Formats: sequence, C-alpha cells, structure tokens
Amino acid sequence: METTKSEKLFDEAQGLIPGGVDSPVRAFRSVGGTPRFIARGQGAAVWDVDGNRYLDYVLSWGPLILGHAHPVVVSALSAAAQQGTSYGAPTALENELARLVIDTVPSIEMIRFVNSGTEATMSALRLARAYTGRSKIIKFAGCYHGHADMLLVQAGSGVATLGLPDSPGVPAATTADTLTAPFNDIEAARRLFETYPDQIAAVIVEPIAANMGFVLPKDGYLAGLHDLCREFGALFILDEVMTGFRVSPGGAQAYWDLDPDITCLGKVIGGGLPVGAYAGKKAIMETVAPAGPMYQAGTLSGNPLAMTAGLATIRSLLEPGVFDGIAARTADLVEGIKAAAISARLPLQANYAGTMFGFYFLREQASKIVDYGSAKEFADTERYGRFFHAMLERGFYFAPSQFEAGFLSIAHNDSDVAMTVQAAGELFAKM
Ligand code: KE4
Repeated sequence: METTKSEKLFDEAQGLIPGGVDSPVRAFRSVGGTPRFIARGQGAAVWDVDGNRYLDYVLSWGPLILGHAHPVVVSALSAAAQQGTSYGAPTALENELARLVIDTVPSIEMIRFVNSGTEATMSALRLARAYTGRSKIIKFAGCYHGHADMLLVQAGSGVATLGLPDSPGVPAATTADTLTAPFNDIEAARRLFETYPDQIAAVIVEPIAANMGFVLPKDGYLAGLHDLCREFGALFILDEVMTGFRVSPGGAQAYWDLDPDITCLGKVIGGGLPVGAYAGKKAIMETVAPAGPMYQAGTLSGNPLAMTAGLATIRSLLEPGVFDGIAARTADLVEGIKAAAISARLPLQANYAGTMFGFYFLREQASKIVDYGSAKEFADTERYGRFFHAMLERGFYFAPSQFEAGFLSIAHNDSDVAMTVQAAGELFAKM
C-alpha cells in the first residue's frame, strides 16, 4: 500500500511536535491509525492532504457552527486583516461582541475576553476565589475544563481518551483544593459542602458532560447544584465553552432556565479563531483588574480578528430560523442513528441537545451511562474505534475518541444527514 501524504506528514510531525500534534486528542491514539492532515475545509466538509473528502462532525471541536470558510466570516476577516491584526489596545469590536453576548446569554451582565477555554475557566475560578475569599473548588469526574493545573483532576476529553491518571507535573499542592464528585450525583456534591463548610469558593460544571462522551444532566441536577451553592455561599460556574451557542442561542443555561453566577465561553464565540471568555454578574465581574484587584491579562485578548469572526458567526447564527434548522438536522441525525441501531439490535446510547450530540456503543449487559464511572465501565471503546474508521473510510469524520461529542453546522443539509444515517445503518448491521 503506497504511503499516504498524511502518513508522511505525521511521521515528520512526530519528530517536530510531541506526538505529532498540537493537541493530544487529534493523534487518533484511542482509535488507532494515522490522523488525517487536513488541507482545507468548505461548508460541512474537509479534505485531507491526499484529496479525500470527509463530511465533518467534529467542526474543530465545536466552533464552526457556520461550517468551514463561510463567506460571511471569510469576507469579514479579510476586511479586518487589512486594518491590522492586533493593537494591544481597546477596539470597538470588543464592545460589539460583548454587547451581543450579553444580550443573548441571560445571566451575563459583563464579560472578559481571553484566548482559550482554558484561560476562561482558570480565570473564572481565580475570580470565584477572589470574590468569596475561599480556596476550595468542586469539579466533577470526567468533566474537562481545559488544562489548567488545578483542573487536571479526574479530567475528561484527551485525559480520558488517553486513559491518563491525570497528569504528572501538577504538584499535589495545586490540586489539594480541588474536590471531585461524580456527575449527576447531587448528594455527593452536598456531602462535599457539608464536609468543607465555608471553604468552597465555587462549583464548576459542564451543563452537559460532553468530554466523557455525551451525558445529559438528570432532571433538576444543575438547579440542585446551584441551590447548594446558594445554601453554602459558593459561586455557581457553568462551563459553556462547548455548550454555549450550541445547545441553544443562549446556551444550556437558556435551554434549562439556569442563572449561573459566572459562565465560561469559547469555541463558537470566536468562529474558529482563538478565543475564550468568562462572564457573569456585574458585581462579581468588577472584581477583575483593573476595575478590581483580581489580576488577569492577555496580549491577544479580544484581538480584532477573533472578535470579527465571532461577531460574523453569532450574527449569522441569530438570524431567524438558522439555529432551529441546525437543531432539526441534529435531531434527524441522532434519531436516524438510534433507529438504525435498534434495527441492527446494536446496544447504543445516543443523545443530543440543540446542535450537538453524542453516542456510546455499549458493552453487553450495560446499564445507562450517567457519569464518568459508568462511561468507562459500559462504553465499548473498541467497537467505537471500528465504527470510527469504517465511517472515515466512507467519508464521514466523527470524533477520534468515544469520549467526545459531535456537532452539526448550518452547512450540513438533509442529504448529508440521510447519507450519514444510511452509512451508519449499513455498518451497524455488520458490527
Ligand atoms: P480550550 O483551552 O481547548 O480552548 O478549551 C478548554 C475547554 C474548556 N471547557 C470545555 C467544556 C471544553 O470542552 C474545552 C475543550 N474541549 C476540547 C474538546 N472536548 C478541546 C479539544 C482539544 O483538547 O483539542
């Protein structure tokens, strides 16, 4: 078999970049094989360096809700770049995107832009600690909030994908104040508050656990966490880096009528350029320097290109019927896949919310996956890996890990969805 260009590039990359990638989950370690080096994207598709086309359900892990190279985004970026790329000074663009996010996400009154989701969650937790004067935080096993030291405890996403026991290089002292509980277990969270009264600054949670696959919150769970925070004087932080503008235009918080103290955002608000944000009630946000004493900074924070791409993306997304159209096709995809699995008597757990989805191939006799422990116990990652490669060969690009979510865009049409369901159904029958 002739060596492909992806194989050659991957071989070269591994001598230049650790593991040949700039983010571990891209390396295909959990599904095996050679990652496809992408040459270009257009609409719902990407093409690898060997000219193979793939219908893309990764979409850069969520940001590309308008699909690849949307003309509105490309033309806005082209115009902006001709004015310069970064000034290290305030711009009107930051006001515009701030106002658009504040007007769209119900709980947000003020926002600070940063350059990644990691920076957003790291800064949100520093803010919670500064505002409350407390040190401990609660996160949930299998949830992933970026790679800041204090959050690399029982993390999901790439850490789960690679089966890492978290990470060396994180001193015990750094995680000593990070408490963990199982996702979806409100009593376990209550026990932590009762064990550490007056010491917990915040709870941080993904409203949908989409870094252990795709686990929906049990009815009342998220509101229950917020009630605990109110009862014990902690802040409730929703990490909507992935769910923001994806579960609904106002995020998961609008979808489930939640009112977090702080929200972390990323991905969609940058339209594919590096961005993150932490945001929330003005009384809390005005703790952040230079309005208040809590320090956080960034050379490229709020840079004009990311602001431009974010504005173009969100303005297009908020046009009448756009979001609902993507959500409808997401439902068609997952309901089609579920029906195909039932026809093939293949145990599958599949869910979706708005424009994002996920599914687990289940081991025989599996119970429902409701948290990280059950995901690790019941998900058939070997079967997922076979599905992933079989679909890739057919031109469908799903996440190269069982412990990730999938996404649709404005560019995914009914025919794309029908072909995806058809291909999955043919594979299920053989699995
Ligand atoms: P970044 O630092 O990667 O921009 O964002 C970190 C982050 C924070 N919070 C949530 C809920 C997230 O999902 C993420 C990052 N998501 C992963 C995909 N599951 C990024 C993919 C990668 O690590 O390459």
